[in-house]
Formats: sequence, C-alpha cells, structure tokens
Amino acid sequence: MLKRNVFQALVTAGLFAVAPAALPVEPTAVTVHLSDGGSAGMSLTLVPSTVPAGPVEFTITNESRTLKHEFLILPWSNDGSALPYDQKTQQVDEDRLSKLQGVEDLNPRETVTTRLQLKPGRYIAFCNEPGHFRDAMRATFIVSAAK
Ligand SMILES: [Cu+2]
Repeated sequence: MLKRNVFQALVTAGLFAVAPAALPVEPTAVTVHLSDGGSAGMSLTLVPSTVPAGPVEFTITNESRTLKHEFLILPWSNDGSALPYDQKTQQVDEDRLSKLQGVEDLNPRETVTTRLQLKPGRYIAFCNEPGHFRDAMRATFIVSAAK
C-alpha cells in the first residue's frame, strides 16, 4: 500500500516524465502556400521541401482571393504525370489512390493546420480542384530517414 502511494506521488510530481526515451518527438513544421495570383500562375509550394520521417505539421494557406484550393499528399516515387488522371473531370482519380491524405477545399484566404505521420520516401503534393493539377499545382516532397 505504501509503495503504491509513493509511486502515485512520483507520477503526480511528473518525475517519470524525464526519461529521454519517453519524450514525444516534436513535429517538423512545414509551410504550404496555395496560390493562383500573378504572372506565375498556379502554384503549390512547401517550405522546407525535405523533412525527417515522423510527425510533420503542415500549415496550409490558400492565398487566392477567389478560388478554392486544396492540399493532398501521397507517397509517389514516379513522375506526377504517372498519376491516374480523369480527362473528363480534369482531376486526379482519387478513388484509385489508397494512401491519399490532406485537407480538401480550403476557402480563399483560409489557413488550416494538419499533422501527419510520414514514413521515409518520395511524395507528391497537389491540388485536385478541377484543372489545377495540370496547371502545375503540384510539388515533390521528400521524407528522409529519421534523425
Ligand atoms: Cu488549386
């Protein structure tokens, strides 16, 4: 009984939280800009574009004044042109991609945050509003082995 009380007191005092192995991994912060303004046309940029494996927190801003955009990400080792694409809808065929993650349909000027757990590999990030993928709203993202 006494032992248990001591243990409980230590837990309450937070003394079991100091073991280094038990510390949670801080997520890597990535800033994503979705843009369709200016002479540069549509774009999706990630800063940084290479991160270590583990938790990644994406802060995604739709900088458009008028259009919805979205941020989808998928492990993909090929060129983006190899993604299944539906010419009729002018969209990547999401039903044929099982590992798609991200945030759909951000309103103009909206900022959202999403945290994903990512394994090492090569990824493609893109916007799948009709026509936007072909309009260069896509970027390569690299997840390296954890530090
Ligand atoms: Cu878009």
